[in-house]
Amino acid sequence: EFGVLTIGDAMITMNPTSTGPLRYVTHFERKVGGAELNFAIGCARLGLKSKWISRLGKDDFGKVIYNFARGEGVDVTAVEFIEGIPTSLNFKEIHEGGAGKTYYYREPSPVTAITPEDITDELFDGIQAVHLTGVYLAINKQHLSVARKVIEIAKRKGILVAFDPNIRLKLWSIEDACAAYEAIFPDIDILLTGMDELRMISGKESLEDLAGYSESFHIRDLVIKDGENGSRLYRDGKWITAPGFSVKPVDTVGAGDGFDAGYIYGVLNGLDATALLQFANGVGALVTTVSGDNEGLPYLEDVQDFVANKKAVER
Ligand code: KDG
Repeated sequence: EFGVLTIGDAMITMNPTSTGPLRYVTHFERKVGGAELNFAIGCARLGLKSKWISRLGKDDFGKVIYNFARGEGVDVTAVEFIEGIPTSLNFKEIHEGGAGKTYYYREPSPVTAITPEDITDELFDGIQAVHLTGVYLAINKQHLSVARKVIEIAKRKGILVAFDPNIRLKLWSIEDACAAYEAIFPDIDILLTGMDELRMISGKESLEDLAGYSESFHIRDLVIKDGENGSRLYRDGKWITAPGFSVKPVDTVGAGDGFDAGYIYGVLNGLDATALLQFANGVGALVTTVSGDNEGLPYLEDVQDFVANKKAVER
């Protein structure tokens, strides 16, 4: 059984029960979100051992998130409740077609209480891959030093390091984001990114230039997610592509996190490049078909059947 480790903020996510501008939405469903927790849940559903390092407010919302994560099979032994900072909140706006926007109430976030000293070697026992995202880095400048500690231990132990920039320009500027990303890119094995996002970060346009950009950091797998258009992988000097699946999206928020979980699952289980992209595309597509960030994350047999077009998901 392979193990993955991630770190980040989670939040109570108020999911609108109707589409359209937030100011006209009067009803919400109380759900749970957070990019890294979505990833951790995705990994757990696929059968990986999945550990999430976090801090929650010592309040009822913190308990909701903790119990939810634990119920999904996520290892919450590195999650603590802290005094004085409330659990983060997020209101979502969903547009016709499933595209979403987020409005945060997370300043400060409980995860700012995590220091590099909290990142100990023992957390990495039984772990084969760590996954970091730019959301965690964006929340507070000090988080770069925590991320560096995670990466340093992972490298020392020969653990794969994956990173998703997950740009959130509501949380920081593009200049600050790029400076933080480029500080860690040289240590990243797998970069999971959106096409527009990578263009924004690198200032490059063509596939050739994007590949060159990632090669300059010695990134092993450059994985570009392009929503319904599918995804592509640059590895060993070659591009491999896989088309997207055609689904009826109702809520696309969290699809990228699901894709990342699928990709890491596939890498750990030795899928070849094409199967890997198809599998990750399948996970991402299924996430969009259900309302909420993580409710649509598939179990292993669901995504296998979906990718093989067995329709079992509709039974
Ligand atoms: O990737 C999904 C996230 O956007 C959502 O869960 C909220 O973590 C979140 C964030 O900071 O955007």
